[in-house]
Amino acid sequence: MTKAVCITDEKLASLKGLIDPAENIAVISHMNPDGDAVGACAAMSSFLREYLGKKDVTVVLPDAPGEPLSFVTSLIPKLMVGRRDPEAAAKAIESAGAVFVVDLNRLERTSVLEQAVRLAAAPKVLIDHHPGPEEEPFSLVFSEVNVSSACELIYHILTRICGGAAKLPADCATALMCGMTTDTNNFANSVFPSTLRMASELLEAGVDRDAIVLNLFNSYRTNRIRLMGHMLDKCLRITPEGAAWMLLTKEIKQMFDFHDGESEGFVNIPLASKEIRLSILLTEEDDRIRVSVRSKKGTSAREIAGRFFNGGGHENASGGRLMIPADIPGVSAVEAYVENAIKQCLG
Ligand SMILES: [Mn+2]
Repeated sequence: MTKAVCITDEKLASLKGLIDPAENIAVISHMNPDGDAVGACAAMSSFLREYLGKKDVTVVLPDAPGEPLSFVTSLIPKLMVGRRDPEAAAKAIESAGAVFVVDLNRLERTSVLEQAVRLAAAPKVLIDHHPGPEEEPFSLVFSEVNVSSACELIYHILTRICGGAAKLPADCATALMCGMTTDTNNFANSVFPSTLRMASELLEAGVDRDAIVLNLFNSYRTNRIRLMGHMLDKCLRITPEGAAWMLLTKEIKQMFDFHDGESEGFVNIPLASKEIRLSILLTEEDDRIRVSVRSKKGTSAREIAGRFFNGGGHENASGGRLMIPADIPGVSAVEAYVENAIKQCLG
């Protein structure tokens, strides 16, 4: 039994009241979707279709999920990608009878979908685990930071509705386990007592965790292992303050025939060192440098992401970006910028 405070009987009643009359439902998550985002969308889609009965559910994501998430993505029968087909994506959102937004705290995280979500007349529900959610655009908000993942929060909500893990549709149960497993980095961080209860109940309900781990963590292309070796050998910088940072440039991406999603997990590796308390992975893209930050307890990833990288997130797991040329002129300026940010925050 969960004690997540945000799930009250009243809210569950409003949720059901809101879903009942809706025939078409849109489920939306954030740009550069990770396992938790895709898992949350797949789980909601499955539950709304198979448990709550014959809803026409479209999952709409700003960007396509990377290949390494294909196992989770394959659980979504109807997926639209905003960057690929902006008009169809906007139409699916605007014509929906209810809109679910999962795994994000600010609508700007939906990037190319933001305007359509704001304009949609249908009631909107937010289900998220990041601090300080934007509540104003939503009719109903489920927000809880003391859970591992959006998938865990969704698990607690859905099992309250259906009466337990055994009643969840199989794809829904699998997707929830996938999202929780990726957001906890396979039970390495953000694990609460309720997280382990969820895992245990899902296993009892028949979810194949071995298959999930194989598909999520041990099914990469060999290129990715070689790229990881190159990054750790040639690109890892360690500062006197106990921070590590790496820059994945377009040039290196080309050298290793990089595919989206293949650098997943790289940012965590330097934290294996006793002397490292903060790790930053910077990835060069066309008009920006994507930034991912992780820290050990006692050091704030969120602070440096907020102060220097236009971002935010969790205390020990945050993200952000540097726009080119608004924030920095180009990759050659990254070193000085990052080293200064580290000095300001950890010095
Ligand atoms: Mn998440």
